[in-house]
Amino acid sequence: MTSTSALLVIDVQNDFCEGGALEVASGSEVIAPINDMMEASEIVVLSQDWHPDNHRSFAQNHENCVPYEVMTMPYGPQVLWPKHCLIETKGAEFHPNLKTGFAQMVVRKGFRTEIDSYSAFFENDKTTATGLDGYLKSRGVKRVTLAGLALDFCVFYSAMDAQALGYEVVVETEACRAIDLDGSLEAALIAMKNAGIRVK
Ligand code: VGL
Ligand code: ZN
Repeated sequence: MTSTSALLVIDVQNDFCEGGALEVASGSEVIAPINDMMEASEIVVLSQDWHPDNHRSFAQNHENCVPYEVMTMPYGPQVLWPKHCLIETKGAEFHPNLKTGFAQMVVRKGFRTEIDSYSAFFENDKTTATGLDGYLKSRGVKRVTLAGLALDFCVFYSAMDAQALGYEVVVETEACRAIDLDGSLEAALIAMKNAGIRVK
């Protein structure tokens, strides 16, 4: 018998697609393959980046800071982003072409003002859990496939946490697009392969 697997669709939201506040180049190209993958998956989970306006990861909330610079936070280095995925805004909504009806669970992350959350499992302090691990374990999931945005940030951190939590992990790169800040894409691909993640 094959083990139970889940598809984790990471942050396919308006702000990460073309014209969004933190646009990922060609971001919406992930939607068609993800819709097909969702239709064929037993368990589908969507993650949704979900920030209050005063979130500490936003460059505008720090004096004399610009987007994409790195700041040291109590939990470590943090890239400062343009404001994105604000709670209850259009930018935070899933892209209208994403077939969200396939999802059985939606996990929101990044809603605590002081901590950013790239991973769908743990916030950037690496200890505050989102609850996704408990959900997957209680459904008997052994294997996770990841797709979505952005490959070198939220998909990457989610995949690394999934691997560390003991899941068998596959990343479908054709159904991902990257931000690629200072070589972050190459670094992410190398780190995932070194960790034993299957990067397809
Ligand atoms: C993401 C930066 C900030 C992502 C979310 O979904 O990859 N990146 N917030
Ligand atoms: Zn974010």
